[in-house]
Amino acid sequence: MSEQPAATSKFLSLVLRHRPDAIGITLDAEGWVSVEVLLAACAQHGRTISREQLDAVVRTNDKQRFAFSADGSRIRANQGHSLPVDLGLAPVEPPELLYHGTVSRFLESIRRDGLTKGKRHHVHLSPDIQTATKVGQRRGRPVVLVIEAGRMFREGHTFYRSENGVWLTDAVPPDYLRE
Ligand code: HQG
Repeated sequence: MSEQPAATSKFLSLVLRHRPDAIGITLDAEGWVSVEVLLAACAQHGRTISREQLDAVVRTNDKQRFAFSADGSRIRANQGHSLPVDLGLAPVEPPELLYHGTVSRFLESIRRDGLTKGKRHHVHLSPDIQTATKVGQRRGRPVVLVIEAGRMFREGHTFYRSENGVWLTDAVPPDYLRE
């Protein structure tokens, strides 16, 4: 049976962000791997994906999770890695407000410690309430927190924006959070 795009996206997220070793590949320092090497390794591990299917997933992915290199020979995940990967993102000034979707069971800890990055490289923030709501919904009834990103920036915090529009920062101290 051929791969469904959503299943392919999920599998690629696993190998390009967290577990390249699961199919015996390695990512370079910037997170890239050769498309040829990737597809051969996928096939060897029972996940045959054609170049056309891969192109379609990269092009139509709902969150633009993946990108090809300029010459199309390599691929990487745009964000969300747990492996040490340098995406080469340049610091940028954020909008005045950003949003974070979470669930109520984390609130006590978030009020105390602020937003922390956990296993990821950064805390992930959304540009709008709708996106943050979807992020929170992955875990239950969503709670959207408002982050005073402009004030954080003026007070020395660094922000990045991934290729697919996710805002990233190291940590959000409780003082910048509004519920
Ligand atoms: C919570 C998906 C307790 C935080 C999404 C979140 C996003 C705390 C969870 C992207 C905490 C971490 C990232 C603290 C934060 N105490 N809980 N101090 N600080 N948390 O998955 O932001 O589909 O690592 O609220 O759409 O949920 O992968 O981060 O609930 O864009 O492309 O700890 O992942 O995108 O969870 O999601 P995650 P996230 P992809």
